[in-house]
Amino acid sequence: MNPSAIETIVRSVLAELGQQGSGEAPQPAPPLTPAAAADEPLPDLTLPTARRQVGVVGAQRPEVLEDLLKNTPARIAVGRAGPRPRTEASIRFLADHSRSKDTVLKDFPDNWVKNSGFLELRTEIVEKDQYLTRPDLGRRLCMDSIAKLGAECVNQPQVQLILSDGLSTDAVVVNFDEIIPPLLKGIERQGLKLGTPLFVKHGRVKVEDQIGELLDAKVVILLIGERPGLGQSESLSCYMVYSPRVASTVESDRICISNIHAGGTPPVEAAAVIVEMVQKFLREGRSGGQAK
Ligand code: B12
Repeated sequence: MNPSAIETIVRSVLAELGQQGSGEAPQPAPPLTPAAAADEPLPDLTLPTARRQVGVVGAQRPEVLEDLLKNTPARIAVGRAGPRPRTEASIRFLADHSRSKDTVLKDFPDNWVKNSGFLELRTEIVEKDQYLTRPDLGRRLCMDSIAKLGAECVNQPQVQLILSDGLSTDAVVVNFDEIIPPLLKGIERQGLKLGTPLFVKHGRVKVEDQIGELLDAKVVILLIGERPGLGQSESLSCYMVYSPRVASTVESDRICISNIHAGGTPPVEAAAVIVEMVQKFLREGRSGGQAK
């Protein structure tokens, strides 16, 4: 192709991008983060500081974009190179994605569960890959744990608290100290009979129905790690149900309080709401769509 044809194409592309076609080679956009010297570690693009950088080159009012970025963790104002995201934005996307995948696959730090003071139970899952491919097995306790439940746990509690890793171990570890003490305190203040606090490894939401039925519990509270997103991987959900039964397929009897983490529903606030819901379920003798 001759040089004038190439220049015509460059000019038309630049015009399409709203830039001046000066004939000179387009200037590369500045990097989002300062170039690291060879001996400096590369910046961690999963940190909030990286997320808050404006990637739009030549924005008319960059302060508006900065303001927007302060108010949302959403992936906005990343800029573009032609029709594509810029390299840093693409790499940040990949980094966030990897972190989410790591969170799903991660196990608890050594002795974490033991030190939590919760009684550890297991589902029929034996390892993580199986957990991801067989949700049905994560909804049932293994035989050993069923026996443990019968032998070691408070029977007929008014409130049964269960914690489970689910899809994010980090969600459980990071939020534990903020949510568990106020939750236990709140239940105690109401003078309610609390069951043995349980931890279910490799659990799915519906495992709370089996535990609730076996213990003949009134209200069951399950705090479980949510599926991580690209911006948030430390979020807990609370699934609560009144007098659950394994045979029930009515999911609407359950309620869900999601997005529990420091940047969402603060764990302490969530604890207060959960205690309120417990009282409501007990008062009305039902939960979810059935409750008024
Ligand atoms: C994945 C997901 C789904 C999947 C679940 C399938 C699966 N096996 O994973 C599908 C697409 C089916 C789904 C459907 C719905 N979902 Co949904 N879902 C999610 C999501 C993204 C992650 C949930 C998770 O990580 N669970 C933990 C794992 C370990 O649980 P699990 O046992 O594998 O899966 C169970 C739960 O995910 C549960 N579940 C999923 N959504 C909901 C919603 C409610 C109200 C209940 C009670 C249970 C429930 O059902 C699964 C099977 O038992 C959350 C967002 C979030 N940030 O939490 C929204 C979220 C929980 N879902 C929501 C809603 C509204 C629904 C629907 C009611 C949408 C609709 N109008 O149909 C339905 C109801 C489904 C039901 N079970 O009754 C809302 C709940 C809002 C609230 N506070 O009540 C959330 C928080 C999304 C949001 N921000 O709006 N969901």
